[in-house]
Amino acid sequence: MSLIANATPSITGLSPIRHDWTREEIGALFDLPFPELMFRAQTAHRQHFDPTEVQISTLLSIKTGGCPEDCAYCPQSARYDAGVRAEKLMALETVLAEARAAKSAGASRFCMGAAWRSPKDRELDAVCEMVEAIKALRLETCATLGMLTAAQARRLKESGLDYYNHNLDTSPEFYGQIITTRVYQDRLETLDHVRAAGIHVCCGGIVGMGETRADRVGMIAALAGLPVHPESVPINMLVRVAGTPLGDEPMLDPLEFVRTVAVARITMPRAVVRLSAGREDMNEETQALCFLAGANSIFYGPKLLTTPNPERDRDRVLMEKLGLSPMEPQ
Ligand code: SAM
Ligand code: DTB
Ligand code: SF4
Repeated sequence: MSLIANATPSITGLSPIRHDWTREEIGALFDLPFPELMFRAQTAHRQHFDPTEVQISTLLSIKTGGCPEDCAYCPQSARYDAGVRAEKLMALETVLAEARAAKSAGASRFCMGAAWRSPKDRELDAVCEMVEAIKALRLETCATLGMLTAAQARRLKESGLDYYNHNLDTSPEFYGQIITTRVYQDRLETLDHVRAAGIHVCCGGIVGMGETRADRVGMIAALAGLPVHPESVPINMLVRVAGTPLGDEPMLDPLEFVRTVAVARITMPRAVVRLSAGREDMNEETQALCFLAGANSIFYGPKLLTTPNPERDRDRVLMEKLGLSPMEPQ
């Protein structure tokens, strides 16, 4: 697979994997007439994936609320009153019970989120124990715990962690309007540590935070410009939570969300692109367009970290209507 994917396009017929996308080129993709954009996205999608398969992940918040960071979108920041009660790190057995339930409901990956700026080593040990136990259930594992040192990333790799989620969130220019307690460079460094440790990278962002089209272009340029593309790219539609600074943000035009998914697919053709947060507020038609635009992963189960996600039955019906089936672990 990797031999073929890395070969030149003249031999394989595949488009080359590029890391030098300019903002002008990415802007031009966003500007394409919708049918052209969708055609380009579907062409890229079919070169690397079966378009009828969707990767299924389930999320669990293992440490909720009370976070010292000031991310303006986040209901878990201690600075905002979004009605989220701060809790301690969950016990291993509780997490395992949730992982078993996720597996029997059909998930192939179990993703654990913690409302930390960065984990303390003692906290990391507890998460590593969870990773080992979840791997033993034959589930893929993912964690999102905030910033990591190089040594912490290696420790997670030793425990068997498959993916680490750490988002760039938005463009470098808009970032300072959303988060002030850590900088873009901090995020890039954590991503370097994760990559160097040999863990698959899950890295994407959020749209609908009041950013401009140019910021969405800048976000995709930053993701597609990483030295190695993330294996997984979550595109989140902002979940507008009352009490956060972005609680009253107007909703982004869903077609602009679809365009963002399509441009992520074209620029990072080998990545699994996740139609991530925000599905609860999307109708079936918008979600179907996201799959046509190259999205091939979802979070499955009635809760994201603290906010609602579609009920499993609703997703089963949608998958059936669209003729989509779960992707086997790679
Ligand atoms: N605390 C860690 C961190 O921020 O790196 C890990 C958990 S944090 C909740 C993971 C990601 O969830 C954030 O980077 C952000 O992209 C996404 N997220 C948080 N709140 C969101 C919201 N209201 N809408 C959409 N995405 C959100
Ligand atoms: C990601 O990009 N989106 C997920 C996951 N990575 C951790 C989180 C979405 C959170 C939505 C708000 C909430 O439920 O608290
Ligand atoms: Fe904390 Fe993560 Fe929420 Fe930011 S996104 S406030 S770091 S939990």
